[in-house]
Amino acid sequence: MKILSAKVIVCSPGRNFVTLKLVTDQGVYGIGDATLNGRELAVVAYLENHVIPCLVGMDPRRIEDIWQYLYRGAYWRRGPVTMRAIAAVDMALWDIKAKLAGMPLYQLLGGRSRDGVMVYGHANGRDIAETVDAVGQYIELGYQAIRAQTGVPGIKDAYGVGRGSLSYEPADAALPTVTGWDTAKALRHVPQLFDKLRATYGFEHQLLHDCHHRYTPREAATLGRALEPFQLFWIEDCTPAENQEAFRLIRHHTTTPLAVGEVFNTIWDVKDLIQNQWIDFVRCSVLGAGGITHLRRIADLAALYQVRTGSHGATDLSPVTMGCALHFDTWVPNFGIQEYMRHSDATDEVFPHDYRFERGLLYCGEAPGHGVDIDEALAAKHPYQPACLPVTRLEDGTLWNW
Ligand code: GCO
Ligand code: MG
Repeated sequence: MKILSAKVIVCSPGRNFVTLKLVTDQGVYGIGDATLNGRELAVVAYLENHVIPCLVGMDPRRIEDIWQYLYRGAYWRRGPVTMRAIAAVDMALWDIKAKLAGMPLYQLLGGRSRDGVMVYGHANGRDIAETVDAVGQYIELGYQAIRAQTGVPGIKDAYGVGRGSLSYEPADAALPTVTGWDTAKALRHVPQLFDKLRATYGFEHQLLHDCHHRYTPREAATLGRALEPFQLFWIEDCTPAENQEAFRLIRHHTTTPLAVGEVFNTIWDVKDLIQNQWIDFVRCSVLGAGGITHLRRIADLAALYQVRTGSHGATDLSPVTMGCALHFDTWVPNFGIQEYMRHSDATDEVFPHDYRFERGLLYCGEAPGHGVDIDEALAAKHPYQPACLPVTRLEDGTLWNW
């Protein structure tokens, strides 16, 4: 059996997506997601120029060998472009293998560990009152877990604040929008949000908060402590984690659970965080971390240290990633939670899928493969739109972490 052809499909049904389609000589095909928000075309070039020419003629059943070939064979290791290209190939190959086996992907991974997958949605508002309302909307929709973000007085476009709908798209302009940040103001404001949320809705629901790499370790520890009475499910990316050791200080000063991983690509980027039990949740995704083959290694390492998964699942990860993630989550023993920012109707139409939401849980389908396809004719009607992620500056103009 051979890979006959491969193509990269770029489309923008409301936002940009890069999709890989691998076709075999037996007619079975597989689909993978290769989207890198704000840097999409770099992955397109990597796939078209450096990956696809090698893939054609290979045996698609050799998933592990192809993964090693693309990772070790590049000589240059890690990085978001390489690892997303590998992820796209890996997702498509697992899709093909599961279709050949006539099984839904989770069966190949080891079978079902749970009935459904708890997901969290994104509630946001320009101020605390708006966020409290938005959380109420999610509760009405049946969500059991909700991430809450709010505007902060005196900060221009604080992270996570949408523009009036349930979801938001941060990649909003052809050149980066400049947003603001002020740690002292946020440290005073964020605990007030969670105080209000618990006073309004009680403690039944899981609440989460994304710090988006904004605080220093000491500031993150201060925030974690201030949030302890409100019993969050986690605070996410509370400080940049290139230096994994930074989490030692935070961990020793707060019992608020910590989550890290969406910007990282390999097991090496989270190894110290996991092995020192400095985090509670590892948030690497199928797309970000080299596909199912590599994410499984990360999850297995995490399981040894009682660290659970919490896959990144923003709208810039296409329904193809969501489909793979749900099969993965249905199997993985140390599952924590899955992020689920709903895609737009336009996106859902381009990517027909069989997963479904019910009472706060997502359920993967039973169709052979990962259960997500691409309608190429429809995709062609939504051409690529250049869109960058914002940058952040402090009040004095200093560039900060967006
Ligand atoms: C999240 C993320 C996203 C990212 C986005 C960048 O937790 O969902 O932080 O909102 O900002 O994926 O492309
Ligand atoms: Mg995040």
